Amino acid sequence: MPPLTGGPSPMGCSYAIRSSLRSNHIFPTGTVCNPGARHAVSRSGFPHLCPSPYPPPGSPCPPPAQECPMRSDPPGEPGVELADSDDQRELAALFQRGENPHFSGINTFLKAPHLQELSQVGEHQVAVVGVPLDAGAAHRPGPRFGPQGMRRISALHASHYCERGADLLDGLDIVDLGDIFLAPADLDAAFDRITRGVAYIVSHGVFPVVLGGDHSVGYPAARGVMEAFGGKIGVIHFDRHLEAREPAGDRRAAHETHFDLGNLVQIGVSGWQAARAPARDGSLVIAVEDVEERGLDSVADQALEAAWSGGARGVYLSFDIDAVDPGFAPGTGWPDPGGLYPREALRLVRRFAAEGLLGMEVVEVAPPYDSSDVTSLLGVRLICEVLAASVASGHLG
Ligand SMILES: [Mn+2]
Repeated sequence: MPPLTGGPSPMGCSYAIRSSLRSNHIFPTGTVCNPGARHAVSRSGFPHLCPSPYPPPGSPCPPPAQECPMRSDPPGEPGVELADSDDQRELAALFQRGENPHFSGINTFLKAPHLQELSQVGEHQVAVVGVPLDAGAAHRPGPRFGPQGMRRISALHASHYCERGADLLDGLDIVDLGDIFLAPADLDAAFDRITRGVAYIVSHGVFPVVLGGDHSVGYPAARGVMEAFGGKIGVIHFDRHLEAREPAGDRRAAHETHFDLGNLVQIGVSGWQAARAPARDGSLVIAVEDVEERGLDSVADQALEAAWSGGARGVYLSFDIDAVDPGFAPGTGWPDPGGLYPREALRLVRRFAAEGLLGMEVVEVAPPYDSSDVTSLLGVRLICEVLAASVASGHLG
């Protein structure tokens, strides 16, 4: 791909599209937000992000970019532009570094830096962590390969998102922590480690992106968020299946100190596996036909109201990829026709992210059943959509 040099914004403002830190292009000066600029606190206590210099559609042109200082320590691999001698530049240019070509390189999530020194996680803003667990799969196993699948196909993505006017690498400081270590066949130990791992990330004021794993990952991950956050939270949960029901379902989250079922929203439920009408347990269920009949904005408003109700100070997003129709997301453990369309799901998560999220997970991506990586790709796209909406809205949490 040729280097991008500039283009019109949705409002007609003139701005330069910056070459990616991950590319081997020369890093331009004076136009990059400082990802470490934590100059305000959102309503949930998470830091605001340095505002994106790209205007979202319909908004006024942004202030001059130089008000946002240049990132001083690029987190990407040292590239040609960082070499300080001709010899070093020549050597660096011999080996692939950064984003391009997309089919080349070592794939972390979005080719973000792999953070080896875990004690430094608090210096970053978003931490991606894999949870390759499928011992809790209700039907077909396979999501243990979800983190690998999503990381690999995430190499297709460039960091700039035209529609939202956001650049993930310039607007956010993302690192990939690798996977949580999970010993096979010990679900209780796995749950404990998942909770501790996610809690460690959140306790450092960092936004966790959890790559599942089957949906049993959701409970210990949300528990980790709750433990670290220490305040009441809501959970917005996309799924074709009811996950909080009796007797077969998992109600453990309902017993957490910082959560009650009134703050649980389940979107995309329908089909033949479970009876609808779980209203008696107190959670809000939004079926696919509700989305069809009432429209996306109406159900999004209702979901946000429920998730943020009762004094909740933050919301966690759990996305089971089987909420999307298997025509678009076949690589999952329990597909059920009639799910959401990808564009519906993307629009909904954008709304939720714009209000602020404490973290997110994408679960039940099972590459062994996938076709042309489309399910993994959709999982990646959902994450990017949330992060882009966070950059565009200027805050995480
Ligand atoms: Mn499901």
